[in-house]
Amino acid sequence: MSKRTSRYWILGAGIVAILALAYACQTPSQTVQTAAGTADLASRVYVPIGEWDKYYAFLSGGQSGGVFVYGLPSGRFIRNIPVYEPRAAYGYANVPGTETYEMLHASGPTWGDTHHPILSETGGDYDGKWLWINDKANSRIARIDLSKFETVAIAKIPNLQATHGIAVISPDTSYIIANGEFEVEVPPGRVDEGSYGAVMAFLDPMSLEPRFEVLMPGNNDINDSSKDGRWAFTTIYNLEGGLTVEAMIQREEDAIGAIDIHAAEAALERGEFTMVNGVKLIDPNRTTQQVLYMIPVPKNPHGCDVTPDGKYVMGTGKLSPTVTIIDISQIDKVENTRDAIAGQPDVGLGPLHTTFDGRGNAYTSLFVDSQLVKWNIEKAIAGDPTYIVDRVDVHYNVGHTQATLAETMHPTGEYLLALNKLSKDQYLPVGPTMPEAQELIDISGEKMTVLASFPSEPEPHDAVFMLASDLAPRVIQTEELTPDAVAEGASRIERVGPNEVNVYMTAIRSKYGLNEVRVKQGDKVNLRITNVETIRDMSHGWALEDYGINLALDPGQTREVTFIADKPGTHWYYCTWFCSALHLEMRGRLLVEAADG
Ligand code: RUQ
Ligand code: CUA
Ligand code: CA
Repeated sequence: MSKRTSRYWILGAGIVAILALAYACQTPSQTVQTAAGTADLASRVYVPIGEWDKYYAFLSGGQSGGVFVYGLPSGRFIRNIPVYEPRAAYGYANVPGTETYEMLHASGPTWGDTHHPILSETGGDYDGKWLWINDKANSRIARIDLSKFETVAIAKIPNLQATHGIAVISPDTSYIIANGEFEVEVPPGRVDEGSYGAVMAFLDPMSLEPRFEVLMPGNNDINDSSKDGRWAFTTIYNLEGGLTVEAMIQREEDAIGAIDIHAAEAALERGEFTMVNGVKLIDPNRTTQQVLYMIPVPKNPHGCDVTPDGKYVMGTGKLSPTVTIIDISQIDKVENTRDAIAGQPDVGLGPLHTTFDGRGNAYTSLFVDSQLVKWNIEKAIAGDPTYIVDRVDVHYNVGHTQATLAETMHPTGEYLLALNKLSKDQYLPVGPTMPEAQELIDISGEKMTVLASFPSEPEPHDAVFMLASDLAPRVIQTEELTPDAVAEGASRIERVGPNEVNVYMTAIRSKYGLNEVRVKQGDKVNLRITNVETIRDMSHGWALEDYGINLALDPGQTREVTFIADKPGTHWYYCTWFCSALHLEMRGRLLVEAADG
């Protein structure tokens, strides 16, 4: 949610206040800041120079269109992974004729709105291979290769608008599911019946093509999967089918939709689908075996989270102060899906997301209360009034919250990140719009301890974490030379036509294989350049004055660009990564002879 929706929250808060009459507010735990206490907190997030953080944190970049990588517990910013917004610094040049340009432009515009990073799993745990991230604004999904932190595939998903929730189907990443949050006419023509629908897409994790889609009532918001590959879940907040805010909050209950993946696959085999825009679309009302189960959840639920043991899926209430705990094993057993609800504890105002420590506790973010609440799952189910364990204040209006490795079957229960929607007075003012605020909370003890905060660019929605010990060894140090690499000593210029030139060039400290490249005005120039360095972090760049080209080259990497030499005269090319004491001297000239001689 963006800040622009905050007026809806005032409305929502009013409804919550009414719904919450019976809700007994608990006193937040008091944080007394003393100098000694502050020093203790600081030491718990301090990582000495030269040492690594224990965790990688992948934060979605929101409307910045990429992924931010931070280290935890230090909160040190490590890098940006450009996804829908190109960044020349990482070789993601927005220049026609480059591979990255073709990948991005084939799918849509050069900006995006990323919300939910998800990680590939094998056996229910992260395998460190891939990260996927949605683009809500342009209905896309992208895959990032974690061996080099680079975007390698982007696809537009047919038949839906606003790809919002995405999730890996556990335990072995059999599908990536992607939700349509905004209702559209699916199949085409439903608009005339006055009713819009949404679909959940089941994508091939590698090609990102839909293997099938399921037509959903209402809309889809956030999703998750069971731990046995059988169920895909989504929260639905607009069962009303409303087209205005007022219309979307009419009912006291919306739902969690549970798709039985095995039943859907069987329906496909029986041919119970229609082709819509080249995708097999299952209408759950027309299958011989039940594919979709709807479990009632009050009111405009948002978060959809499965416990690490795979027993429960939780719908987090948003306009209801509750979390609805659904017993996954009962969904297809009970006559009335309401009977699959195991518990519905009150947790506080504006609950949005729930995460877990693997020790039987849940942590729910409270947007309206600006708090994180820790509660015991089995106590809440048993009706034990002492299920609330602790509360802490966060600054301010927390949206997502995620505990370390909480999406896997083996959470570490060590830290939790509160992704706050507003930072207000927390950092040096930088204009009317303030940085986003993340707060790191130690959850290893009975009580939570808010350790520190760190800002980011707009606007992380969600985060996932990996243990550095699991991922760092998988990250490559240099690129492997591809067969088309330009070898040391093989730099050359080849005229291949009256108006076309191939240029082959190497880069190594501190020179290019060619000091000058002479072409004629109007020539089409196909440049292939290889960084022939063989040690890590020895990157070079190739930026060309006046031509808007900047190629960044990892050690071992080859990139290509094609451009028309339409501007006569001298144009220097130079290295953009500071690579040696003679970095500034690492440059050469493109000499373009004027067409008129
Ligand atoms: S949303 S604040 Cu895009 Cu994940 Cu919940
Ligand atoms: Cu190469 Cu600077
Ligand atoms: Ca609703």
